[in-house]
Amino acid sequence: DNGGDSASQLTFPRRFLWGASTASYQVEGGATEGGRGPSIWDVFSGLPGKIHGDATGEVACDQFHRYPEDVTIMADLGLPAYRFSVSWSRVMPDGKTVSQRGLDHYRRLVDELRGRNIEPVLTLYHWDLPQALEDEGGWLSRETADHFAEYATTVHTALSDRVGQWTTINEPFCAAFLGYGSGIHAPGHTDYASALIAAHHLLLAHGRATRALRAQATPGQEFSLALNFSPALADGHGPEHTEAARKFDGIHNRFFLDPVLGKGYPEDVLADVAHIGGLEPAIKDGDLETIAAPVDWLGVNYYAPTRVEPLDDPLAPSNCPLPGLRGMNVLPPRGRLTSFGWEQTPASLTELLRWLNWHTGGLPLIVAENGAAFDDIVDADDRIHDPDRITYLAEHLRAVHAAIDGGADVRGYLVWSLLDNFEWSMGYSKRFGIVHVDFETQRRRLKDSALFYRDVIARNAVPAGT
Ligand code: GBH
Repeated sequence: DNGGDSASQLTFPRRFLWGASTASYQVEGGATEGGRGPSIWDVFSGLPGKIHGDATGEVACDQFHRYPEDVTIMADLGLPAYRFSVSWSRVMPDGKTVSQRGLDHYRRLVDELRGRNIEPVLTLYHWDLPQALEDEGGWLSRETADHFAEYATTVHTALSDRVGQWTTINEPFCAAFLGYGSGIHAPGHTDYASALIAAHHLLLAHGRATRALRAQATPGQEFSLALNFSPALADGHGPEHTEAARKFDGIHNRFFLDPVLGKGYPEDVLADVAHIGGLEPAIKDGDLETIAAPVDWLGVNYYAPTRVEPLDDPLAPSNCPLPGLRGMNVLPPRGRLTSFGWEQTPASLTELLRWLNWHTGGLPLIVAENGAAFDDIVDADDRIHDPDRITYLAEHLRAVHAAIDGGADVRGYLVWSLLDNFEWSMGYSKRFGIVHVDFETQRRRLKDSALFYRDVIARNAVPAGT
């Protein structure tokens, strides 16, 4: 497969899917236009003190209006695929009633992409729940999973002739644990029992939607979900270190993955969270079968590993705000850091992909998000240099290549992100784009990393490391 490898470059498999990712609330803007209703992120970001600089996604990158320009940029970079998400409250302003104008927006976007030979990879939910559904209980209500399946089939019916790649939910971990547990994301609840219930309902929504979409799919369409993984690195050897890593890996990674694979919730994690309560009563007969709906590929979102250490008292409270964690702490990141303070450890991506290949029994994988926030260096000619991002991307692409060499069936890589955008609680203060956005003028400029990525795609290869 990697027959084109040489001393100077590492070649990816034929038909490897290269692309870039964004999400509706982070790039669209047009928050009150086209009949869109409010989402939980409009409400949450309007609360004082929740977002860096009290920023909101009301305008963001204005992609709602500027999508033709953005698709031209993608075409200029030679991107074969664009992963974006649909705003539920644009398509259903109250979460239930269809807005034809909302659907029309995505039909135009998809047509623009297809006109440039760019494959749309459509995510149905990247955290922006219609506020009207939050008012009825949000992800704490089982009915939200039913409404999600309705929404999913509505979007699928409208775009089925134009979109082949469908992802139900992006990172249920974040929607549940950051939205309902630590409270740093919308809707901002802080209760671990609620976080576990929300997680279950998000997974249930994925399963219901996947089954409903498969029932009306056309041949060749593929269905998936995207999970965020952070491998646990223990700060030493010995059983107590292994145990600290097991706990973190359990609640962060396996709790979401195993039910999707049909393995049910991991027994060790159920034991870790048992003292919280809430989860077991939320799991009804048949739920685990529903959640186990087969996926065609798994979206793997990876940024950094997490360092952990054991505490002497196995029941001592953890500094890590995830449900059920006790007797362990998360340690500061090590080595080279991004401007977000996340560490750059590409070896953990190789290890993750190889572990996933083994644990899933060879399920096709697509790296659906990987990237880094760095501050721009602007020169006198107004060009933007981001050498650190080029290094991060090159190292992580080599890490993906190594996993493929090791037997993992990795089918694609989608960089986070196409554009600098609304970075959730960090507002506009963290820039992940390979394309720079001036949020005053909405001017787009290619960073050096965009040119680097263009060359990677054109060669289907990454320069070998030194
Ligand atoms: C992705 O989530 C999102 O899908 C995307 O929308 C977002 O823009 C992108 O990441 C960049 O942030 O400091 O120990 O609390 C990434 C998942 C979950 C990774 C929370 C970092 C916090 C680590 N993120 N995690 S910690």
